[in-house]
Amino acid sequence: MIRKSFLSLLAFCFAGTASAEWALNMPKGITDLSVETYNIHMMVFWWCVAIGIVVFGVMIVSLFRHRKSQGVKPATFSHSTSAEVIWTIIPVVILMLIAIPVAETMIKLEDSRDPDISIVVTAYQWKWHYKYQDEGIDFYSSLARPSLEARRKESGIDPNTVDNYLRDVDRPVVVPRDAKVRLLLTSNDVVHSWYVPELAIKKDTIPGIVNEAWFKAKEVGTYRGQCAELCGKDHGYMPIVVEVVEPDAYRAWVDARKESAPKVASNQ
Ligand SMILES: [Cu+2]
Repeated sequence: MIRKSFLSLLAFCFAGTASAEWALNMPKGITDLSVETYNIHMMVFWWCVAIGIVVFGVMIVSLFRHRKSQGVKPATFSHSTSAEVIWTIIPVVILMLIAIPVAETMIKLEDSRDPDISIVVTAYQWKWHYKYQDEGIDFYSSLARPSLEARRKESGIDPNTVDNYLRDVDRPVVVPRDAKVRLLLTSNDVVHSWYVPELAIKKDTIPGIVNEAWFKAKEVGTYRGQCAELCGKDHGYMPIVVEVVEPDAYRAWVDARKESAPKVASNQ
């Protein structure tokens, strides 16, 4: 019985590999830079594991081997220049090995020049506003109605029955595959944060400041995110949905949105 429950606990712990909802690690994502970011994250993780094993290994062996009951006499020195040189040089070398690839990737992350599409993202308590700068399209993106209804107190709706509960919106951001999309992020009220793990973007939106981010999605699909900066009582109810579509489908979406937009908006 105990063995069975232990096995099911183990199965639960490793369920992360089977179900994205329970994944413990960051996703690899769907852009070149998200994969690079993931690889750097894993490289630093393995450095940490190696350092942990070496440091704790030396400590445990020393404690065990040189314990008092073995009759070991403590050394009496208080300084060792060679030890200090070694424990300075090794961390410096490790930090350099980490810093070089990180700096290369960070420079690429900051280079939002020559975008194919620019979208101004404005955060509100508690929804997002998207404005496609060259297309004259703009819209609010709010929590989808099924989630909205289920989240109400005593709604009587079981959230488990709602698809993508709290992770779905009425109007997603639509972008074409393989296009460089620049985001200009700001806020209308308090600090929020636009966070989509699959794009490896988590950028604060701050009133009075415009932050930049960019991505080039390689795979068609629906990618979900959330506001990642505690912004008030409905912070958990302002999800983000990015739909990456084929370029033709994107053009069709743009045309359809322009037709359905009110005249005032299309004159902008
Ligand atoms: Cu927010």
